[in-house]
Amino acid sequence: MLDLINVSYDTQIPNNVGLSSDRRILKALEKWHPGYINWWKGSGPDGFLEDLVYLRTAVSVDPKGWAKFDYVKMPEYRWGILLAPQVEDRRIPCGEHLGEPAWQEVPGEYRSLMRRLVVIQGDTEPASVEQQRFLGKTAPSLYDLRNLFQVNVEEGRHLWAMVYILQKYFGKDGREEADELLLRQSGSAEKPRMLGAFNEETPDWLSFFMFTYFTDRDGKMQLEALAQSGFDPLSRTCRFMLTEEAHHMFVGETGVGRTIQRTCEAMNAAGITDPTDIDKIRALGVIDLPTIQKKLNLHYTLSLDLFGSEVSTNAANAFNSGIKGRYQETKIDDDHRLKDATYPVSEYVNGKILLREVPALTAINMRLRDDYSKDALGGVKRWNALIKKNGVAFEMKLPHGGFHRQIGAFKDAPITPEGDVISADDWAARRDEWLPSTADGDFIQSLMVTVLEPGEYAGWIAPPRVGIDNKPGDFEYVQIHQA
Ligand code: BYC
Ligand code: FE
Ligand code: FE
Repeated sequence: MLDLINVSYDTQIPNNVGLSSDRRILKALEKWHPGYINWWKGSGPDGFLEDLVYLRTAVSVDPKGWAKFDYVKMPEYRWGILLAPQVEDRRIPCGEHLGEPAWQEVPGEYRSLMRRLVVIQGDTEPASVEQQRFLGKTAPSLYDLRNLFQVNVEEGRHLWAMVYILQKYFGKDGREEADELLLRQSGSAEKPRMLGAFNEETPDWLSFFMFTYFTDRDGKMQLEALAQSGFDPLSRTCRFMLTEEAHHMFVGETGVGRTIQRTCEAMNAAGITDPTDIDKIRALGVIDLPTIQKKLNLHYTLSLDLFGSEVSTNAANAFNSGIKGRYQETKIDDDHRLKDATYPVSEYVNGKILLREVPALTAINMRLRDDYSKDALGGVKRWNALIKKNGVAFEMKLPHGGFHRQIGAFKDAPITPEGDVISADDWAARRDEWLPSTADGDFIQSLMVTVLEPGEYAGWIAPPRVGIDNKPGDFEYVQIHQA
């Protein structure tokens, strides 16, 4: 009998989908594998291919205890196909097919819409690995290096997850799309990744932490929406991806928190009470809080762009056809069809920010984005509690949703982080007050030194409170290969 909880290692590709008796798909995946490894070596972490990294690997899809930890060379990591267990008699949770049995195959009429969403999701996964390619060179510790690589291999696995869906359920088109996913490149002029934020640079570790806090959290929300899909295999694969996603956001939240902690400690030790006394604080070799706020502003707003337009017929169609749901769809108390419901959406009209009630069906993106902002606020509050505990008078804030936008109703609108409308010239003149300037970037870059001694940390970041897998402080998370 097929074991749907424990992962089978009887084929090259670990899985809980019975690949060994699904020869056609096994063959397609095995054919795709060398291209993937080639991509990993050429576009994944630069260097470190021979080093032993203490990584977790899924051995089960049981929500409790699904992973084991061990040393592995990254190119030999066993990327697998893992679906959350099938829910018996699962029904389509929303839209015009509400209550009908969930689909085990793609309905013909929704094929292209569904394929598009799977391709977009798949495209972001390798893109983030590409964006983070060079960070290993400036890791502040072995602990952080290991976390970077853990995130990278799991994003690689998320690509496998989408490639499996494409190859198994979308025939020839799906196989072609799977190949294309290895051809587009983050930041490429000819063949860029599909979504804006995934063509931006992740130039330093503070960016990496902000990215994993804010952009991986968009990943969480989009996966939550797809986990509600009436197409059951997609739902199941997204549900398992979500269990991995939690660690990525943990890396981001604690990374930013440790950066803040170190800055506050250094300020206190030097007797600096004014958090805006930037030159003096930077002279201590730590990142001043206003600059951390600028990085937050950048990554939060880039991530808001990933939700698409506030009002979207694409999103309405996806919801109505049962291809994706709202965040926690099954827990919402309404008709799940949004027949007469409305939803408030902000707009930018003639230099004014207005709130307008629109049909809720068309505001699916906006609603998910609002849920995202609420979710993102949690960590910001915890960072502020940390600052307060250190006795420093400063507060991090999420900027207004109209600030620095490139997609949707507020595209290019001259709005401040506080939500004030100003002239385009004033906005341009004040940009560097709100977003990292070249000089800010250069300063942060100057702090990015590699620290590879077990238990030691670069001067700009505090050590973590607990180790990964409860390992002691001086644990050698990456064993650097001596040539
Ligand atoms: N950049 O109706 P609209 C993750 C396009 S992150 C460029 O407003 P829709 C991860 C759009 O394609 C999660 N183009 O948007 C995180 C459309 O083009 P067409 C990734 C954009 O379709 C960290 C047009 O504008 N997963 O997993 O309702 C590390 C009008 O579109 C952008 C998903 O996003 C943009 N930002 O919503 C690793 C889930 N935004 O059709 C991984 C799947 C919009 O006119 N994606 N456009 O040619 C979706 O559900 C939707 O496609 C979107 C956009 C939410 C992205
Ligand atoms: Fe992912
Ligand atoms: Fe992630």
